[in-house]
Amino acid sequence: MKRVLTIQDISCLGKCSLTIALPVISALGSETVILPTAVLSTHTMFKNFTCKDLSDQIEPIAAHWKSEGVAFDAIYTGYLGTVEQIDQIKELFHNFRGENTMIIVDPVMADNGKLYPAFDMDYVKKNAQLCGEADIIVPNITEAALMTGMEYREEYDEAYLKEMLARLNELGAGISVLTGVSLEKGKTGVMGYERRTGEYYVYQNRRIDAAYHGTGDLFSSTCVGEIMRGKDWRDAMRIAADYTAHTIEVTLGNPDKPWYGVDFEATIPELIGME
Ligand code: PXL
Repeated sequence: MKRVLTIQDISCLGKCSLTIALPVISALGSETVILPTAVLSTHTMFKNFTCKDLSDQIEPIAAHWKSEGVAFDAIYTGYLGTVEQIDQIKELFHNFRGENTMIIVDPVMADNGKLYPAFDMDYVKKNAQLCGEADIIVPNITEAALMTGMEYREEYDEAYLKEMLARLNELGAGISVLTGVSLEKGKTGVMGYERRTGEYYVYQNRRIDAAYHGTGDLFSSTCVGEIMRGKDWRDAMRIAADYTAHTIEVTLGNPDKPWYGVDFEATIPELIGME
């Protein structure tokens, strides 16, 4: 069985980061090892959340694993905490990167043209460095604009996305994928670029007019789980886009009208059979 390490915060209530990665990657058939970077009472879209930074746990936990001879088939990072923590995680990559370890970095820090409350430009620069260590990166357009120094645009064309992918590629990752990309009216999806082949990949799905928290984490976790079960990165992105769109639609149909996260629990059984 493949073993995936995922490093991100645990928001106790809120359905994002580890509370999505753990069930989704497990359901897709990989052992999922977690390294929580912080414990929050809820994600940061709630008011007055508590947050306990766990930076001082990263090194001792990693050292213990090393002494046990643990190895990982993939390391997947999401929402982290501080600039110092990113340095610790870079070190962890170096200590645990084997010949076949795939590193997937989702530089979670911004959306809709804005940085999340906890972050600043130093954090953006550090995330750009972390992306340089990865095999695959999956930023949204806001995160990519911040990391590449490009202007954030709500309206754009393919040339803008190609320029953005070229600049992301310069950060150093093997495959750069932009998420939340809309190339046609009423559609949304991904556009990726693979350094080795010089090829682009575009996938567009129906766009659903609803914004829920944690959908980026659902997308990335699904990609990781699908790649671990043998899918090519393009198929993994396509399935993840389809699964995320379907889960948003199912959530919209919930009469309880959940606002803080999506009903992925209802759709996980379908994910397992998706091709
Ligand atoms: O879904 C991304 C995410 C993860 N973790 C925390 C967050 C967010 C987005 O705001 O606040 C704590």
